[in-house]
Amino acid sequence: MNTTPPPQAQPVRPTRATKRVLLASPRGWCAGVDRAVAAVEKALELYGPPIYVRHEIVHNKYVVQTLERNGAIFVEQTQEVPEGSIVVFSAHGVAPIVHAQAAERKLATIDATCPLVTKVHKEAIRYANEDYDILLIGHEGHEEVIGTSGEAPDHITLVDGPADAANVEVRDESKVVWLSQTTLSVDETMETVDALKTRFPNLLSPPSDDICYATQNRQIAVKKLAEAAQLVIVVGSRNSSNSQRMVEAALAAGADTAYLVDFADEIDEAWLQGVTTVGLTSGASVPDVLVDSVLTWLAERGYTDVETVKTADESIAFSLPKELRRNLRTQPVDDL
Ligand code: 2E4
Ligand code: SF4
Repeated sequence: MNTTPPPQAQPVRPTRATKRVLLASPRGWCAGVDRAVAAVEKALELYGPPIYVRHEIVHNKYVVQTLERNGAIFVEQTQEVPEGSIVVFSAHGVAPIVHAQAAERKLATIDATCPLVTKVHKEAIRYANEDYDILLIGHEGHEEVIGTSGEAPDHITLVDGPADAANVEVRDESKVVWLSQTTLSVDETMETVDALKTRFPNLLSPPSDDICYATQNRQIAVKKLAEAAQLVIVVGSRNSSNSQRMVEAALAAGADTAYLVDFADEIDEAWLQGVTTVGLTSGASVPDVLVDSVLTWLAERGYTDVETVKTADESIAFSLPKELRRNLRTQPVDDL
């Protein structure tokens, strides 16, 4: 007698939870953000409120709201800062004119520009001094692009994506270099560079990557999640360029859906319909406490199996802005 059960009668092997979360690593908070937020916190601790911050220190609602509660006042223009106050410049960097305006108002400044943004500023200054036309790939109106362009406005032309390459005009096709915003899509930037190279075969590339390590690592990680997840949730704010790019990268890498949320309560239950694997990550300006609350929200809906997907190690750290190593109340700015 044949005792082998028919295939359909095979017992279903007990599996791990059918609903799972793939958690990206690295994700969230990068070295430049850590430094910038710590600079505002340190200034509040040393000098007490109010501490003015020009532009959102980083593009994250939760970070801004938390610092505001602790006595930071966010403004968009240097002219909004009362004379003689302390002002922190955001991680995205500022144009030289902003430093001049601050000096005119006798402000004590703390420059929290990420050192990797400063590196791009220095490249812009160097190529402008060598009389290159600089094609700055970036998003029009973004704070970082405004700051970098301000270093050499007469030499810099903004190129906002591959389609824009067709419109670029230069003075001398043999002396052109491209630079970029630090938080762009790596893939789209390469498309833009290719489009520019068809027009300017002698186009020079930056001496090292302008798109920073954190942006690149987070895009690689979210693409990995997207290979297995039907839904990808990126925690980050709408005005965060790097966070937005992660949503695009997830969709391009095959996720059925990908959404950007600031907080867990913005997740729509309908997004989970038929989803067994959720990919979860966060932008470079996002503290992990926000990811934790999304994990809790998902666990409450049966997504209790959390697996970390690691694609890189990160150990980079930056020291605090130099201005915080002296007393801004008693030592003038030029004393360093
Ligand atoms: C400065 C440079 O540039 P983005 O909009 O992504 O900034 P965000 O504040 O979200 O991230 C931190 C940061 C700051 C990134 N690059
Ligand atoms: Fe600096 Fe990169 Fe972080 Fe921007 S994303 S603050 S450039 S480390």
